[in-house]
Amino acid sequence: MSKSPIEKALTPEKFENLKTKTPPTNSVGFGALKASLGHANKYMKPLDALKVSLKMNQKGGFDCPGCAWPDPDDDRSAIGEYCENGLKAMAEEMQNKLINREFFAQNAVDDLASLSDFEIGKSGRLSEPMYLPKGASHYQPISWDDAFNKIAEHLNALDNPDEAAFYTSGRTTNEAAFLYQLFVREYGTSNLPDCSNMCHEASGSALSETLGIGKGSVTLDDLYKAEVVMVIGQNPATNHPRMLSALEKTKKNGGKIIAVNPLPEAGLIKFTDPQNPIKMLTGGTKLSDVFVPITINGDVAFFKALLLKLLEKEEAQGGVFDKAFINEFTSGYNDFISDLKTYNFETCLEASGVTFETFNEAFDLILNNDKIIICWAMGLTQHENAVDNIRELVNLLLLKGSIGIEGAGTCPVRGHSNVQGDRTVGIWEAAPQAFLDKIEDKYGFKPSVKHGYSVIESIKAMYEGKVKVFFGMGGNFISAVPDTKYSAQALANCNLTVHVSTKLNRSHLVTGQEALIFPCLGRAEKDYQKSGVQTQSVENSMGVVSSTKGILEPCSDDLLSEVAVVCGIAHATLKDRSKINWLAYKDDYNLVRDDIAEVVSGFEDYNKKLKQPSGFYLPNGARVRSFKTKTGKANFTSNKLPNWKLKDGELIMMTIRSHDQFNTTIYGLNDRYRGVFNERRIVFMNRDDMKLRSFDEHQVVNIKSEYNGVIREANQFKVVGYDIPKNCCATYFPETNVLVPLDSFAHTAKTPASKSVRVTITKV
Ligand SMILES: Nc1nc2c(c(=O)[nH]1)N[C@H]1C(S)=C(S)[C@@H](COP(=O)(O)OP(=O)(O)OC[C@H]3O[C@@H](n4cnc5c(=O)[nH]c(N)nc54)[C@H](O)[C@@H]3O)O[C@H]1N2
Ligand SMILES: Nc1nc2c(c(=O)[nH]1)N[C@H]1C(S)=C(S)[C@@H](COP(=O)(O)OP(=O)(O)OC[C@H]3O[C@@H](n4cnc5c(=O)[nH]c(N)nc54)[C@H](O)[C@@H]3O)O[C@H]1N2
Ligand code: SF4
Ligand SMILES: [Mo]
Repeated sequence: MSKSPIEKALTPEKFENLKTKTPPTNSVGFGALKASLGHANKYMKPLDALKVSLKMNQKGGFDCPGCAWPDPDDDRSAIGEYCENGLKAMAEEMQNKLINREFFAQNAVDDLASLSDFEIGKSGRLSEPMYLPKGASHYQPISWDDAFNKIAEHLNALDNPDEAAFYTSGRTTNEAAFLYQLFVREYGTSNLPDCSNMCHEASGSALSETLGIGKGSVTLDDLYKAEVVMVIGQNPATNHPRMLSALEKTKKNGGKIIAVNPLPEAGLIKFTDPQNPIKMLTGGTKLSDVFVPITINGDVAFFKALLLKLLEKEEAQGGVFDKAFINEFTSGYNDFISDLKTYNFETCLEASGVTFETFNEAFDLILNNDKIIICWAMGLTQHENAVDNIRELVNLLLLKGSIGIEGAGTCPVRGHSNVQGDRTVGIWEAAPQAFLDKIEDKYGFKPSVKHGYSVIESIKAMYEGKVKVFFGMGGNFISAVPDTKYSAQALANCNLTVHVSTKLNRSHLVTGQEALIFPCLGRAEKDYQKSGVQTQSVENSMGVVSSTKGILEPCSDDLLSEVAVVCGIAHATLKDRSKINWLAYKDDYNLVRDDIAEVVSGFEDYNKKLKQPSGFYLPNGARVRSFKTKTGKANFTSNKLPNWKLKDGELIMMTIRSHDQFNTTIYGLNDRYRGVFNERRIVFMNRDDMKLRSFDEHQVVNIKSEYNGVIREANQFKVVGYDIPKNCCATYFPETNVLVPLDSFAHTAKTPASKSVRVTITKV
């Protein structure tokens, strides 16, 4: 009997061979270099590994397909401007094994679904378009033209364009993303869910409301010049490794670092720059001056405690708040202060789980400095009150006047290499009217002004039969989204699911009645078109747009670029209905950039500016104290303490990344910096919580979450005793996404609350 969509969506419940060691405090150094080069040489052609390591993140080279951390504007290391995980991302993308029609003929979809995510990823690069007909057990080859026509048929058969949803992951370049959203809008819908909905959406919501721009305000140079950098809810050693080189510079210039995290993450404590041979021998820099082991979701409480103490000092001695800044540039100060006064310091401190002593160390640094930068990632954005987390940190910066001056400001650290750029050029289910008006002016059609579906809304709509065609531009939707079982059924309810991908993943296996796989070029590959090898562009986490151009030969002749895929689909679907000459764009991407220059503000003279070796900065109001909010000022906000309570025996669980994965792509089975080897089905627990339940080390357990009366289960995990606050636990994403309720998401932003899942854990 064939497998159900749910069976195919779940990661197999099999154990590898767990080994644990005491976690190191130091990150990078020899271990990292060895790991990355080993990985690259194992999976890539040897010469390719060398070529990419010399060109990655260099001016005129190609942009690392890993995270969105910026490259230095000026000096770049000649040895290579990349990190261990950047090279792993590259090796994964350019692996020398190919998947073709023989592979799919030999392996039924059901059989592939029995593999672990690690095994699926290691099958190789996709090399030709494939089609899964209704009722078939195996994918079969299809020509590009037939595949385009197949999508066109499905899209044109829908009663309403809103019956299709078009997802984007964050690797898509500006050129491809702009054309993609343009096609979706001309087709007639705003259903553009993206990975950002699950990632920094809460940051975007909170920052737009308070500071008038949904992006961070600082540059790398600010980071070097800060007096205090708070790194909160973020694990840079794994997820943004080169950020540690920047923090090392901050320290060298006399800056202090506060790390706020339930886990004592390795790189936050100590770091050795692999590009610095002397440091590698002498043992690295101690990074954090204060480590604050906060309880999961204790952040609003922690910020409130800081705010209350600052207020107390201001009232006692004055000179703590930047009154001149507050008067001239902000709105809502009095309401904010009256609301703050309704809270009690001790209650807040207790709710944060932080001791008075540690709190005071952090507080002194905040009190005595003004050039403060706050950096954050998923530890703040994936909670029901995620927007409050970020609004509260903005309150702190506003009180101190720590915004729009050198060395101070907001730094949401973005995930995928171009997730920020995708949003800038229009991948947004709730795009501003001004942007839609520009599209109408330029192209002469009226885009739908109705807000489209975000990720969570798309899943519901598919489940309920309101969306019948799902299209994924990159990404691995089924493994990335919450509530795996419900979401699998949602996808299975579709008529057609389509994925543009570099590599095979679980989303190709949990399909609608019919499915298509479109294999595309990766970042490092040359994109040959009529006018020559194309250059594309991306925007990093600090708003710098720069060029990226592949250097390796494509791994197969049958790959198309994402731009060419969009043009092909748009042409086949819209035909004479279109006001746009779709096929012209793919011959010369300069034409796409000319259009972006007209439609998206900040991109004037795009083609010219892109030729500057380090790219160019987009305008950023918050950086210069020009706050484009509804009030015309930076807004203080009042935020409540979260009021959830754990039931007896419950723990709060965060789903996090190991050191050997990029989201749903599993590079390997180790989490070296946390001392875990050869296993991913683990749950990190406080040793007192283990004792209470009579759990041994490596105890085999099942995990249950209960939300609004619905129980979700994930079985077969091993317990690892860890330095994590009591009542908290941690597991890896995506193995436990099945436990994350679809209805538990950030207010306003709808980011799934995958860092605060209430669970019970029992022995098997
Ligand atoms: N190598 C690698 N790089 C990546 C990725 C990857 O998977 N692998 N993913 C990319 C993407 S898309 C993203 S979004 C980023 C993600 O980058 P991160 O946000 O660093 O990734 P997570 O593993 O989700 O880690 C969240 C951190 O927040 C902490 N945390 C969890 N809950 C709380 C909380 O309630 N309060 C506080 N203060 N801390 C908390 C966790 O202990 C952990 O250290 O990385 C990007 N870069
Ligand atoms: N429980 C839990 N769930 C989470 C998170 C969490 O912390 N906890 N984090 C969330 C976050 S922050 C994010 S960003 C999402 C990530 O969600 P996604 O972006 O959907 O997932 P990825 O794993 O990054 O996607 C990997 C796939 O992208 C394809 N790919 C890689 N490079 C390219 C390319 O250049 N072009 C194309 N077309 N395809 C490419 C490959 O086929 C690969 O299999 O997951 C979210 N889900
Ligand atoms: S820090 Fe991020 S962008 Fe830079 S090399 Fe590493 S993975 Fe790539
Ligand atoms: Mo992300």
